Amino acid sequence: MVVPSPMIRTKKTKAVGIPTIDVSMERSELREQVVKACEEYGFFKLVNHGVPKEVISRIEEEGNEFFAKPTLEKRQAGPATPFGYGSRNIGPNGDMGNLEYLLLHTNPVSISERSKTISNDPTKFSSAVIDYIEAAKELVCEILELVAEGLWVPDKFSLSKLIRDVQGDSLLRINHYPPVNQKGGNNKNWDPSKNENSKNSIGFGEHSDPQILTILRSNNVGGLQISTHDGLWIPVPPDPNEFFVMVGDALQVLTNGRFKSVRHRALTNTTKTRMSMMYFAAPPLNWWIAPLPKMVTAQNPSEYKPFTWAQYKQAAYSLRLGDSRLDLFKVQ
Ligand code: GA4
Repeated sequence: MVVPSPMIRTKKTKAVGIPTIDVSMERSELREQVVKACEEYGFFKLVNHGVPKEVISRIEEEGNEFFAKPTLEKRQAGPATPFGYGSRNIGPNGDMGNLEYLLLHTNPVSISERSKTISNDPTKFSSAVIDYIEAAKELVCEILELVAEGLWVPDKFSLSKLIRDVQGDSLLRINHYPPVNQKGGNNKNWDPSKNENSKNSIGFGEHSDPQILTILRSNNVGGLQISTHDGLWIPVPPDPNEFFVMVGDALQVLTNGRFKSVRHRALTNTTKTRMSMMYFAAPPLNWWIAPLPKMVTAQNPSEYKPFTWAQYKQAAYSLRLGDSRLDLFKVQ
């Protein structure tokens, strides 16, 4: 059953509720609700997910510990090109945000190696991160199996196998948004001279995620907004105990446009620090992404030219954060 969250009235006075899906419900109902939420919003909240509280609190603690370090120490884990600590710069093409972050590849060897520059107790850091990634990966695979079943795809593992592969290119990102005063002044660790424009309230600009699926959770500070298909921005009330699921560009292609990747952004808070973590589920670099055969019919021909995940990433990194990179792969 979809439990509607409190109704939010947007500017155009349209009432919209973010779908909330309870994983413990009966499977046939569950897969229908997952497909419906992916079609209507490309976004939903997942409750009763079964991830142990301790798996969440350990990574939360590691994040808090890292971002509390002096800037010079944090910089030893950077720059985030492609992985490590980053501050303000997002991607290689001049996008900026009011945040700092850790961007990590989910390969356990790479996490162990990188944790040496991130934490004074690298073993503790990497075990917290690896356990969290395992839990997020299981959730993604479960959701993708429900999606495949809900879309009547003959092989229910055809989507989850893209993520289970050991060569997978999934990423983990921990974003840290210090409070930003709209006038430009802010907390003592932040450089006020760089905050004198009206874009202060944007923590992370509008975009869709290039991957298949994203699992997000945050502390109890709001800021995330999603865009509905008709372009209305809806604030997502934070819930530190639950997860949020986002459809990425690659799943839009795999479903031949039946699901649309959700555009989202994060606004800063004037008094509180927000910390969010995202697991971006992606296949190995050399794997092909194309609409599933079941999603292509004579009436509904393929909307996208096939591409490898590496080709898609290359396109994403050559464009700006907010660009619609899928347009490059549209048929005709
Ligand atoms: C958006 C989703 C993930 O955070 C990310 C981002 C990546 C980056 O920060 O390096 C990108 C952005 C994201 C999409 C377009 C490119 C790449 C910044 C950018 C301008 C890690 C990802 O995979 O794509």
